[in-house]
Amino acid sequence: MGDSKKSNVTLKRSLTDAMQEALNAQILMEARSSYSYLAAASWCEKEGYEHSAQYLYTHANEEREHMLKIFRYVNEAGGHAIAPSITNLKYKYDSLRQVFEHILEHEISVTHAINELVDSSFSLKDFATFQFLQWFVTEQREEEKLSRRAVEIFDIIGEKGQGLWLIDKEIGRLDQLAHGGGAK
Ligand code: OFO
Repeated sequence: MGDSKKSNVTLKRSLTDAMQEALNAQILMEARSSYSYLAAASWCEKEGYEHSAQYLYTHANEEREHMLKIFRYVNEAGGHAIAPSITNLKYKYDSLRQVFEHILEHEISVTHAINELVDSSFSLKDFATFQFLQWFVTEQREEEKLSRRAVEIFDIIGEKGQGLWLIDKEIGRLDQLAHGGGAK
């Protein structure tokens, strides 16, 4: 029709609508993780827990990378990744311990969601996605371990006296310990 504009091209793809929908739901969940960590980091920083805040800022970035990993995968597979919109974040906490209990619960729910995704990819015989998701299976095991360790620190040290000061310091060293670094 004399229109020089390039027409849209719809490429055929093996990614099913069901799988795309499930991956987009996971994109939303990873974005929620990132913003939950960010909100918690801000609360910690405001309350003077600087090491915990640093730990949480680092994890906010990691979660964003998880989101982007899936985001790019969906588009590279010929699908349409949906940029998530996050509402209903928790901005205030009663205590430092509550921050890390909340994170542990959240990480456990992410592990369940990843397991469901893996299950769906297998049932749909989408083995490319199944293989792609293996990285997340391993990552969640680590994240859950780290979050559990953070909560345990409260029980081991105790929150009385200088306890909270020490707990904050220990939480700041968690990533280092998780990656095999020695104590300072
Ligand atoms: Fe994305 O790994 Fe935690 O939530």
